Amino acid sequence: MTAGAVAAVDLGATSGRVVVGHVDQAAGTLGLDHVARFPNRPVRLASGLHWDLTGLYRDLTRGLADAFRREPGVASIGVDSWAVDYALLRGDRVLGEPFHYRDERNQAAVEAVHARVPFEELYRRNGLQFLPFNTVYQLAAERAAGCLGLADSLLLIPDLVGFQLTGAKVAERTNASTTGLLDVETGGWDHELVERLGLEASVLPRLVSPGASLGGLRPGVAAELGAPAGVQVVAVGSHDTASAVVAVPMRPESASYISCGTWGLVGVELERPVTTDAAREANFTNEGGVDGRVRFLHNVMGLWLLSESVRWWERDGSSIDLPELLAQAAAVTTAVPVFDANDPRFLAPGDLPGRIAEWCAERGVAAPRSRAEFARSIVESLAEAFASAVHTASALSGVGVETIHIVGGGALNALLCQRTADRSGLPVLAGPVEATAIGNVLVQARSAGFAEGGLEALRSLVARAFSPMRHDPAG
Ligand code: LRH
Repeated sequence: MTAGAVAAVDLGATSGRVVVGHVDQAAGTLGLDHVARFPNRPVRLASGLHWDLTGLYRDLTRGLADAFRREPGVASIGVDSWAVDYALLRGDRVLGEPFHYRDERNQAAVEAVHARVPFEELYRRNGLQFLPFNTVYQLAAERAAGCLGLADSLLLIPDLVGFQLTGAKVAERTNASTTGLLDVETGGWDHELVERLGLEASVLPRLVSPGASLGGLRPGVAAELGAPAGVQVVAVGSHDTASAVVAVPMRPESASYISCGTWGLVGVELERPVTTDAAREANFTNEGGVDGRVRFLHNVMGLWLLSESVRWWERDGSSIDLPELLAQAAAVTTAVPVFDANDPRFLAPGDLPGRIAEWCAERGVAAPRSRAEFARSIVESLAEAFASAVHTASALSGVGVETIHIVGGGALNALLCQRTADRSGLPVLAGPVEATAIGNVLVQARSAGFAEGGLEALRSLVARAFSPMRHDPAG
């Protein structure tokens, strides 16, 4: 087994990054070189809230050019991003900037979809928890707006980047599983469902699994990036959460994971989906994992609650130091309210502290009085939602959870990790922070022949390279 390098593009809801990963499985080493980081700033247009995907593409290609300058031996590129969002294309032309999943256009569409296919049946077919922004609802909104008929293909965000790099149009399976249009049992497009919803099956590209090559770079792109001949674009677990779960150094038979960034994705890894009535009622999802595994999890609102509150407080031009705010939150000794972090009112951008206060007022509970108390209340509410989702995942799946792994940016939030341990009564192992980029790197490395074996072999590389921070439950 030779050692080698690959480039991972990881697009998150607030920022994107390009990372070069160096993998030497024989030596048991895995190193990350952070090449570029750029903000992801959504833009509100007359039509609604959109992603600035053109800007993101410019920034990520600049990052890739830096990657090739620093490490000319990079063998391949893999792209992951947040789920569910897509672009419509006609030929090579993208029909407008993709909608942001937090845009408010979906409510009427949810009703239209459920009128054609009741949610109980939808869940049996696709195994997905109800989230108003699942692609299936967004497409119904698109259809109602008369835009779907213009398109001859639909590409999810990482697949769109892959298309710009290579010219190949595919749908990577882990991310396609978040559309609501995949059959949870067979893993293929559910053509009957697509037809019943009045959508065009012909816009859905060929499905590919993580590890498949999309091909080489378009000649113009290779020149722009300064990439040597032979560089491939490889499908990874292109749903960021799928890549993150690859890099959780866990034993799936006794562990739960929380991939904690903008969202907190809380669940277990299974071999088979669970689509029971109880799973549906608990709003648990069965998303596709790498190597055919199932990510049985629940979406909790995540660090969005904190970042959007901070953004609200900073709207007067002031600047808040997050570590300082969290230190003040840790020092709060008065009781703070624990609110329902999953309440849909917290989904849209805007005045989150105001909505938290409103939630409290509706229940006659005293609202937080200072920013530090708000931050503490958010942390406590997230920790409670995390703990509860871990126990529900365990009960629904039969996995006897003994350890919780927190990966992603949330692993740096010691207060959140500790309070999750306290509230769940289980030890929390925090890290790696860059799990998504690591999972992206590992799947590419295996495809390039720099690593071999199943997820367990890849995870043992992670375990050797990154030591977790342990948080034991109090008392
Ligand atoms: C996290 C994530 C999550 C999805 C949401 C849209 O970044 O991909 O898994 O539910 O974004």
